[in-house]
Amino acid sequence: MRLSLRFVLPLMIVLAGIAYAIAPLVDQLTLSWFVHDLDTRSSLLASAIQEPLQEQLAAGKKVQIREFFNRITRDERLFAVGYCASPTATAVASRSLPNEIRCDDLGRWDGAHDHLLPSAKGPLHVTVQPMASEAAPDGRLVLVHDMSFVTRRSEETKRYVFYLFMGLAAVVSLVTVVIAQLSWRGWMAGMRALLRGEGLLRQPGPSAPPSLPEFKPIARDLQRLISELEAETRARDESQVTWSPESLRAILHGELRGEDVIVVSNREPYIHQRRGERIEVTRPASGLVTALEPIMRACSGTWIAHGSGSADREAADQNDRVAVPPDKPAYQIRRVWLTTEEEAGYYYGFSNEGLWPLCHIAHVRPIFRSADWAQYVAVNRKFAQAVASEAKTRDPIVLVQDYHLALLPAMLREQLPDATIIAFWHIPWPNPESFAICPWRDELLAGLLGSSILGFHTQFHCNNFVDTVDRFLEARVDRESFTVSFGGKPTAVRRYPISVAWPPDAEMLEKSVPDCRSDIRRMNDLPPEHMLGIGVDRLDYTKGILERFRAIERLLELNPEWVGRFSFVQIAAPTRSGIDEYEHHEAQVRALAAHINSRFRHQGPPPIVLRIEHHEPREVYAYFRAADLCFVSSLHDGMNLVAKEFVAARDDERGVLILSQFTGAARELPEALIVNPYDADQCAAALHLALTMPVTESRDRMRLMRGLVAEFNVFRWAGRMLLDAAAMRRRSRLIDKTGRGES
Ligand code: ADQ
Repeated sequence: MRLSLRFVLPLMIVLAGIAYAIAPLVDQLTLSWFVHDLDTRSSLLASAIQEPLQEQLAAGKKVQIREFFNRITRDERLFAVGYCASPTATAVASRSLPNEIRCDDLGRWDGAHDHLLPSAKGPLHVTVQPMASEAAPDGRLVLVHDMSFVTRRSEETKRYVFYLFMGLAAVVSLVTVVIAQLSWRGWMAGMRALLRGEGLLRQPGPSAPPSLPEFKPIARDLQRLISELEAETRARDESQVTWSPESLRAILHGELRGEDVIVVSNREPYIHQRRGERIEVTRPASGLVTALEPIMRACSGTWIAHGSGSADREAADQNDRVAVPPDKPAYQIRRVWLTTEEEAGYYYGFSNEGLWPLCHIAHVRPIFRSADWAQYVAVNRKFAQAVASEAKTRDPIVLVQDYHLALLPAMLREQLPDATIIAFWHIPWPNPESFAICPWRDELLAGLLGSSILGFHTQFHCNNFVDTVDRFLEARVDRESFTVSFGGKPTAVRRYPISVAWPPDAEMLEKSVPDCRSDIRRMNDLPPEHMLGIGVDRLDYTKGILERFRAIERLLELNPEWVGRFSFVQIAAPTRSGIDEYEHHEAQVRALAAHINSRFRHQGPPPIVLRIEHHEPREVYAYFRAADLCFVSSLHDGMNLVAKEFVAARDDERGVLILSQFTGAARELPEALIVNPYDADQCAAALHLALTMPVTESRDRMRLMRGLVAEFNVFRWAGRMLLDAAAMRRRSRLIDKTGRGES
């Protein structure tokens, strides 16, 4: 309706304008017609009255002639009649003959163009006709017609022309609007069908319109354009969201209200350990747990994990569940029990001796044993059963974590075909050649492709995964939308860079930076003004702890002024201690630290303080806040949360981050001093630069990094995955309703 008005009004205005513009032309035209008519009429009248007039003139009856003239001028149009016997005579005329018409001046009407004489009543039409007789050979008859009717008629004509144009406008508008509406509807229906991929992109069904192959490129372009617009809008919307536990909770309530959310990981977020008479609850040193804990608190779901603590069974109820966090329960852990054999084969064997080195390329050979693989398959199946039994609906959202559970997505897809499965791979994905050495590579790929969304930290890892699938599986790979279709539903391969909570828990920042500086130095027997570096890692060979120590040694060789003035505290949480490679690595770390310390010890405090033990997050943050620099030297790392935690801990905007170029974090934090951990000289130079960096520079760098971590925090990581899952669910529900699948 509004569209019609918007169209009709301007059209009417334009046509009214045209009507007004042509009115004078119409006037002119009708006037010339009337003048012509009156000329003809005058000639006829002159012929008609010639005879009686001649008779009267011959009889010299002037009075009768005047009477005769008065009589005939009663005619509505004939205004006056006069007769001039000669140019010098006085006119014998009706009473109404205007004074301007005189016998001696009749010549002016002879050649007159329009024969018009203006008067108070309106224009008069004057014609002069010869009326010769024997007595008056120069006699002439003057006929004056009233032309006021012309003005009246012209007004009427104008009015009718105007009405005509308005009527025309209405009819034209009506016809146009009806046609436009019909074609718009048709066009829109066509477009919608086109965008849904019907008609143009799909094979027509019995009732579908015929397929138009020539439009396929247009349809594809339009679909791409719309996806780009959607992505842009999403990015714009996203930039306006400040990601926090509240906004995450709002998303869960808004977009995923009442949905059943289940997290599955190998490692549980809380472990119950027996210490003599007491049961102690600890939180493991794991990036994965650090990242997922705030999400589970926000959505009160169920976290399914291996119950690995010595008091886990005692703490769980008869359904193997326990509410956590212990001081303020917000969600449930459902524990899965593994036998020693299962744990040995699935966890230590296939996951950590096989997949971990396979994906990290840290020059430790992967070991693949078929017995380990059998346990890996069996344990993945066990987890799948646990998810099926915990699912409250037929279509839960299941977040599958990491490389221990690569087969779980496909297994879940069999049991819960309608579930939305988001698998996140926390470690790097290597290139196809490296991955290919795994004897069960196809099974692993097929397992992961059971998920609806598969996430990695970086685009580089997404690319590697898609290349690997392309190389080894008969799958449809769409590099534009980054989706892989293998067997059943398509899998979207997406980048979700993990991060830390922002702002960090208030208790982490409770102790002031000066207090942290003095307390940490005192605890480690270091002088108050001693320069301090910090490293925090699981004691894993991929973290480059040996390379870090070699860089410190090189610093002291190249810049001996730091001997006795700088120490590096390495906090290393013991990890996977049942694996030979890890035991060997720990021994190497201890030996190298001892060697360096013995080399430089003579001049004061030891350059390396090695603390191989688990620390509570509060203590870790105190170290971060006390340090002048933090050194992350991973040989390969999916993301590395330590780098981001250091940045989050420095609300004083001080401290320098030295970061390995082989971490995912290096792609997000270019303001760190980026180094190659294999290059000891370069790392030593970075250490020296960090120790001597002007405060203004380190502050600028830290400020930029804090801005990034604040914005790209862990709530965004989870929020983005859940939003994508929500969008996917909406789409598939619509498809279920309309019965229209994807093209
Ligand atoms: P991790 O290999 O465990 O994680 P990282 O991301 O650095 O590596 O996370 C380690 C976590 O453990 C940090 O939160 C850190 O504070 C904590 N931590 C380390 N040592 C500790 C100690 N001694 N005491 C207490 N806490 C300690 C895997 C991948 C990474 C990826 C994460 C998240 O290997 O690449 O960033 O998952 O996806």
